[in-house]
Amino acid sequence: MLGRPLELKASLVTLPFLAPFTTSFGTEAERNALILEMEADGIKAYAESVTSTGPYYSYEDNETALHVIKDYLAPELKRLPSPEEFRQRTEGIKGHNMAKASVEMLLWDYHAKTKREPLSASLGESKGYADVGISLGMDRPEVTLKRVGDAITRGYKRIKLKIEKGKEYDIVKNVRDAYPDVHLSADANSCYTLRDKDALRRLDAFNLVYLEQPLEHDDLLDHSKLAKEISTPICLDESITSPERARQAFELEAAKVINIKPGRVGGLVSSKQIAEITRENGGHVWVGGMLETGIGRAFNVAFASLRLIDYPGDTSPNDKYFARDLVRNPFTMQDGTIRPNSGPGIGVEVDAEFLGRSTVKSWKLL
Ligand code: OSB
Ligand code: MG
Repeated sequence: MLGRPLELKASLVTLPFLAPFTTSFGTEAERNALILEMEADGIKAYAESVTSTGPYYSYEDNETALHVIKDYLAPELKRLPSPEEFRQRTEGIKGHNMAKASVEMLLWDYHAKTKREPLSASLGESKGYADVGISLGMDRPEVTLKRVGDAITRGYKRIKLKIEKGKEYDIVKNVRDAYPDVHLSADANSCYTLRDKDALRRLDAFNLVYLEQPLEHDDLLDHSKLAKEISTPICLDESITSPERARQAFELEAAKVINIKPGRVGGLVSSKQIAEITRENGGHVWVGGMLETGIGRAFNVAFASLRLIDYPGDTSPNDKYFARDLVRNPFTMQDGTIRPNSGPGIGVEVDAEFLGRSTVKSWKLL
């Protein structure tokens, strides 16, 4: 076959966090990111898998993603399909949404670059900016209060507190007492069951904008039961893995709000469909994050700038997480908003030298 020369490389990159990030499923001290780099027709496209070292947020991790990308997804790249075609052609591969999303996003970046347009323009109607909230891992009460104070000063539009079983009341009360009016939410990362409904009901006193993923990572039914027991609106993160799951969530009245992470739902085609379904059902939608480097973050910010997205998301600028990022033009926030990059595709200038120095291992996949 003649074919166009196409190269695909995966790199496992380690970037230390400025401070460890603690959720109900564990503490992470560094980001272990799987970065994809494709070169075709003189165009360099990048993407990042949102997997990390272990299967604790969902069942995927960097090893499963690398395997699925190498053995099943990379071959589909050769014809440089559109993201929509890629999605159709890989429908038969069950699950592995994070692996699929990373390759799908390479194609979004590549095709936007061939058209010399910013990704936000390829995706749909952009507001030109994204509203930004912050996600705070668990820490000592006084550390959290200081972080919340700093976040308010910096203009963040919503503050999300990670909670865990047995500590939820004290974590939220600490912040709510000090800041009675701030837009506050709590994220449980699926650590409760329906048996904990009394503890969750006590959070109703704190006027949270929503409670994120209290129950099992793949549950809809019990969330729909919990929704009838508490007044705080439920936001689903882990449970929403596809447009079909979003439709079912609204049919069951399991959630009023959806956190879309393009990585979790198989990419941006699926993300847009989920945002449309959510808004058609009168729900609210925002764009989450997975502690991505500047490469993964650029996709989230472009998507979060769409008119369809009506709540502030977890797209904080990366100086929150890293002393130094993989990109030379990191996002900055102004008055709680971030503008998507205006250069072609994701518009990031990858710091190749620092990427090389931060790479632990790399694989030539095509
Ligand atoms: O549940 O939203 C989550 C980070 C890792 C895993 C899961 C989650 C998170 C975050 C961080 O909340 C959001 C960010 O990237 O800033
Ligand atoms: Mg979450």
